[in-house]
Formats: sequence, C-alpha cells, structure tokens
Amino acid sequence: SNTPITNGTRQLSVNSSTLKNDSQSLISEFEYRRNEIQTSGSSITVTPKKHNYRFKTTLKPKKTGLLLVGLGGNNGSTVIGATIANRNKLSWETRNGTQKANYFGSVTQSTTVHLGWDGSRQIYTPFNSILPMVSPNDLIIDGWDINNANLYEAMKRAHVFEPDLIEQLKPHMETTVPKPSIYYPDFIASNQGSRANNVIHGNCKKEHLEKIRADIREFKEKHGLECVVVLWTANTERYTTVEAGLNMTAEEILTSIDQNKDEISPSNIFAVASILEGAHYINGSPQNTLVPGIIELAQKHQIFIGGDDFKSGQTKLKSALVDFLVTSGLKPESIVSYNHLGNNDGKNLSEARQFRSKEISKSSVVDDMVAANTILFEDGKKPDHCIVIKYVPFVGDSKRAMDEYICSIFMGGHQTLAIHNTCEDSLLAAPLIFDLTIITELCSRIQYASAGTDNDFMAFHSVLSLLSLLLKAPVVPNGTPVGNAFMRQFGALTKLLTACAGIAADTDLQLEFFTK
Ligand code: NAI
Ligand code: DG6
Repeated sequence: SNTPITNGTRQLSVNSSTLKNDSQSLISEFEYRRNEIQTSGSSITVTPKKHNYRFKTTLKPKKTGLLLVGLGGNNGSTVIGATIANRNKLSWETRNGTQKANYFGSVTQSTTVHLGWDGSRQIYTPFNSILPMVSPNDLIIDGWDINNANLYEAMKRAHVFEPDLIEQLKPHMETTVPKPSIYYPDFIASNQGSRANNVIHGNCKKEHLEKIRADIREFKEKHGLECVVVLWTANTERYTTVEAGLNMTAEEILTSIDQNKDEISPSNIFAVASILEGAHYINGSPQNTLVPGIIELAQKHQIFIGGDDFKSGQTKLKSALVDFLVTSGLKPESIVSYNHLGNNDGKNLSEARQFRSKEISKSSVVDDMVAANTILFEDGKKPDHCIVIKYVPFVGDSKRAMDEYICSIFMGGHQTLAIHNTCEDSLLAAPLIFDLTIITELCSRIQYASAGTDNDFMAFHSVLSLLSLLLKAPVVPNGTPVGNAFMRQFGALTKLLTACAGIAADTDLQLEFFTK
C-alpha cells in the first residue's frame, strides 16, 4: 500500500505487499520470530519459530476524554494547565528568559523512532507519526478531588508552574472545581483529613459506586466521547487486603461493595465504576487497586486496565541504569535510593502504611535485570536495595532524589556511582499521564489475529502490559513475566507500532555497514 498515513502535518508512506490501507483501517501481516526454549538441568535447546500475525488498526483516533482522580493535586493541575498552555501556544517569562509550552518528557510527543538509512543519513520519525494518535491538545479533561479548590488555586498551591504562566492560565482554570469524591480516611494518611472538604456524603459504598458511574456517563454524554480513560493520580493509598470472599473474583468484589465491606478502597470503587461504564482505568499510584476480582471484571467487560505507579524519575533512571550495568558485566551489589520532597505527596507518604505502598513499587524494578544474568548473580541473591522517603516541606514539588549504586567490578574492585536528581516531580509525571492515555486509546483501535486462518480479530488482553514503560511496578496478565528494563520496554512499544504500520521491524543489526 502506498497510501500515506497522515498525522498532523506529517505523512508516512509504506510500500509493502503485506499492508492494506482501505482509508478506514490498516491491515498488516507481521512475521513474529520467537525462539521456543526447552531447558533440562544446565542444557538449553533453542528452536527458532515463526508466528504470523495480522494486525488491524482503525485509523481515525476516537474523541477521547480523560477523567483524573485527584484533579486538584500537583499532577492533576499540571496536566490540565499544560494542555491549555500547549493548545494556546502560550509563552511566559522566567528569570532565564522566555519559555514556550512543550511536551518534553512525553514518549508519544517528544521521541523519535529509527526507520532506516536513506543512503546518506539515518532516518527517524516522530513516535506519533507512525500511526494516527490522539493529540494531548485534543483531550477533554475533568475529574474529581476530595478538596474543593478551583484549578487556579490548585495550580498556585502546587508551586510547579512559573507565576507568569499561572496568571495567563487563570481565566481558563479558575472556573473549574473538581467533582466531589470518595473519602475513606483509613486509606490515605491521617494528615490529609483537613483537605477533605469536597466529599460525596453518606457511608454507602454501593451509592458511591453509582455516583461515580453517573459522573462518568454524564461526562461521556456531555462531550460526545467515544473513549474515556479514568486515571488515578490521587493520594497513595495503603494496600488493601486481598483474600477469598472479598476481592478474588468479579462477583466477590461487586458483592463486597454491596455489603459495604471496610477493605473496599476508594480506588477500588473508581476502578469498578470505570469498568462498568466502559471506561479504561489506569492506576498511577502504587497501591494494589487492581486486585484479582477487578482484573476479572475488566476481562469480562473487555476494558483495559493498567498500573501501577508512574515511572517518572529515580525509578525510570534505575530501570535504564541497572540494565546498562548488568549488560556491561558489572554487578550491582547495593542500591540505596533517598528521596526528600515537600509537596502533598511527600506529606501523605510520611505515614508508614502509605510509604510501604511506595516502597514496594520502587523496590521491584531491578528484579528482571538481576534474573537475566546468572553469571553475575550466580547464587540468585539480589542486590541490597533500600528506599528512603522523607517529607521536607521547604523543597515543595522540587523533589531531591539521591542514589548510590555500588558495583563489584573486575578482580574485586568496587565502582560507586552517586546520582543527585533535582526536579519538579509533576513536570516528570504529567507527560506520562498523556502517554498512558494516548497509548490506551490507540490500543483500543488495534486488533490482532493469527494470519492465514479465519480467526476473528481480537482485542489485546485487558491488562495492558504495553504501558509498562510508564509504570514502576507493571501489572501484567497472569503468568506473564514482568519486564522493567527501559529500552526493552520502549522497543516493545515501537516494534508493535511499526508492525501495525506494515514497516518491517528494523533489527538494528546494521549489516549493510559492515558487509560492504
Ligand atoms: P497531590 O497530593 O498533589 O495530589 C493528589 C490529590 O488527590 C490531592 O489534591 C488530594 O486532595 C486528592 N485526593 C486524595 N484522595 C482522593 C480521592 N479519594 N478522590 C479524589 N481525590 C483525592 O499528589 P501528586 O504529586 O499530584 O501525586 C499524585 C499521585 O501520583 C500520588 O499517589 C503519587 O505518589 C503518585 N505519583 C506521583 C509522581 C510524580 O512524579 N509526581 C510519580 C509517581 C507517582
Ligand atoms: C517520593 O519518592 C515521592 C514519590 O511519589 C515519587 O516522586 C514518585 O513515585 C516518582 O518516583 P520515581 O522513583 O519514578 O522518581
């Protein structure tokens, strides 16, 4: 097909006999090469296999709405302010000069993908030019918060944007007040109590569920939306109990809500409400919202769910750096990660149960890289890995993350790396919120089938593990390995996009340069 795919001002044409473009959808044939492995003791048998897939991608992005739980928080107000600033091409004065709105830090908006060599230079194309995607500028955004500050006040309270930008955004934001939300004090830190002045009344969890469902329906109808994503960027909750009779099956979770059980958290209610209303649900915080019963419910309703916890700064770097160290044959022995921050997230995490949720999600990120190298980690013992988070109000949203990595190197030596990362936390997290939404919407337009058969096209698994790149502790379908290594995750995403676009996967082997 030579029909170009157009996204904004960019056009990408693919000449391939295995691609059909009927102007409504693309159908591509893809040969997936994957080794079949058998192990027995210390011997490994590899059988190269080919699997033929067919992908069907609807070309027209859906009109998409994003509902944020925690809209009045630092991330929520930054997300909404940034879309307004970009949509209106705002620029503002800082002490370092004039700054223009951008989407730096967003994989979909600010990265490129290698396509090949045109004879004189390497050719890369923007990530969002490979397949049509929703622009963050076009997202309709609203949401809930337990605090009633309007979004101008919320933005000022956040201390994320420069004063000149905040004042330019004021007329766009001061009229928006988040919808009242669900507050069960036992789930977030007790120091958040004074913030809870915008709550849905009553103690009946079933009624709370119905209220949130009605909010989602009303939002969808009001804006004529074809796709809604509900994303939790509210306070980190404590873990909830996971046990038979409570939340292990779809039926159990619905019954537990009916029975008003204490262990049903606000985020459980939001996830269930979303699924029942046909809205995809993403958990940007570390708590274990996506219990087995919610996963089963999502599968029944064919809704995407993703989680847990945005991988924005320290953990993102760790997921690239430890992969690099292990791939270099160096053995990380000790990883100590300190954080101090002074925003409301830090305040909430200063209590033990909420800290514990975050400690779990920050700690699991090196496991796959350690397991990948049995030469370095012969005895299977993982590196010592310690996470510390302290609340220091003065630093506000400008989080300090300090890491010390100690590696065993050649002949008994040690290499110590010390990293100091200072950054507005929400300026790292907000771009991920756009990406999570945009990739989820895109995946709702992609179907796959086994090529050469009459099998019907099917949607991806409800647990959308492709979102792993953006999440610290990826939730994956039962029995699937969790991958955290950053570039492998990025590769999985870009290879899927190019496969859907009919572009033969670039192996990165670059044979043409050393076989001349
Ligand atoms: P924040 O504390 O500024 O915002 C959270 C908002 O949620 C607050 O406005 C609060 O009033 C509201 N809230 C609490 N419970 C609620 C409920 N049940 N319903 C509706 N609203 C509720 O926090 P921030 O910095 O925006 O972070 C949000 C979440 O994202 C936190 O859980 C944080 O751990 C997580 N996160 C943040 C990252 C970052 O880089 N900023 C990265 C990774 C995760
Ligand atoms: C302290 O670590 C606060 C947390 O909410 C983090 O800022 C957030 O989870 C980002 O984590 P990371 O490890 O990706 O920087």
